[in-house]
Amino acid sequence: MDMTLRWYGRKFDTVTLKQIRQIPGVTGVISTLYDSVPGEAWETDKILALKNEIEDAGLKLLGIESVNIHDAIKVGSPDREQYIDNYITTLERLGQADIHMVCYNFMPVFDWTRTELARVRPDGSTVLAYTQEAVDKLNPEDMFASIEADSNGSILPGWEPERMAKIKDLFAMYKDVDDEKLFANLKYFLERIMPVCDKYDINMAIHPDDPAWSVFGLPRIIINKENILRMMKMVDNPHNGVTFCSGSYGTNLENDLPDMIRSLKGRIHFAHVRNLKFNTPTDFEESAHLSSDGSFDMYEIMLALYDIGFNGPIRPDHGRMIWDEVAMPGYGLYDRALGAAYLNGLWEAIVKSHR
Ligand SMILES: [Mn+2]
Repeated sequence: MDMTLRWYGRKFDTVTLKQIRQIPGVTGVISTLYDSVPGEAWETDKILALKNEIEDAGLKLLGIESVNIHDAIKVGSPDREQYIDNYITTLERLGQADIHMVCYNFMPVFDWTRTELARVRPDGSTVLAYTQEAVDKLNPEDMFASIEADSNGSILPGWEPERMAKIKDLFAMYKDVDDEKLFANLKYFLERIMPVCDKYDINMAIHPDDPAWSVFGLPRIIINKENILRMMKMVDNPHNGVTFCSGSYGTNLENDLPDMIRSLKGRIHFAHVRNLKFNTPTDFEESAHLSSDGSFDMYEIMLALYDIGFNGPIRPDHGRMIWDEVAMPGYGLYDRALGAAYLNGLWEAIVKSHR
């Protein structure tokens, strides 16, 4: 297991590689070419510049989060071929740069969805939060405006202004896409990319939909054990794997997280581990990582990862905003550093108790 932090690159992140390097037990980062556009082939020069910068700081680039999927691939329109070819080129170049894990998601229109980016908790920290009742009252355009107003001036992944400018067109594109069609388009995409993944030993790690149910009537498929096992089976190749994100699967309280982890043995290539605190079944907030602060048993989650022999990169996920830090919501330094230290502590105790 390699403890990492997500890093958006020097131009976009308030956290520096030097700071990440000083978190005990963190040996790598997960990064991306944050100014790339979904559908384009990444340039080798840019990949190597990113990798070198990270290595010069004494860290490893242990994977990419994310190489985003163009909407043509998700809806299965005829021009998808060109975008899949570009995706394959990107994977080839990543493989040649000795990068072997790629996180991606297959969510229509919206990436992750929250209704508040700075809900104040009793201790004065602020956190991302979600209330279904608020979503039910909003139309998608207003959702974007409220996210933008709340984002401390940063551009949030999946909520880029260029993308949101064409939100009506995006909804129109997905009008005939239901769950079955989305599954079929995902299968088509995976079958096309598996040969290059096999050649360069690249583990594809699909991120779950967040929250793990349909939002604004759009189909969402990567939401529970049944669907994810269906996906593993439909393209039965070890390089077709998952990002196990406890905070995303955990949005649905019917998901038994340790059980899901055990059922995915050999197919979890990346782990996001964080806690949520549920106030009602449809209202949750992103608490501190500790079990005692939220609704999940973090020890059981880490134990399940240990039991299946998980040895990929792992990262704390969204952190609270604490100690007056100003950063991209969820991606400050302090609370994620506390999260990494806590997860490392759990892991050490699990490893030693199994000797
Ligand atoms: Mn996640």
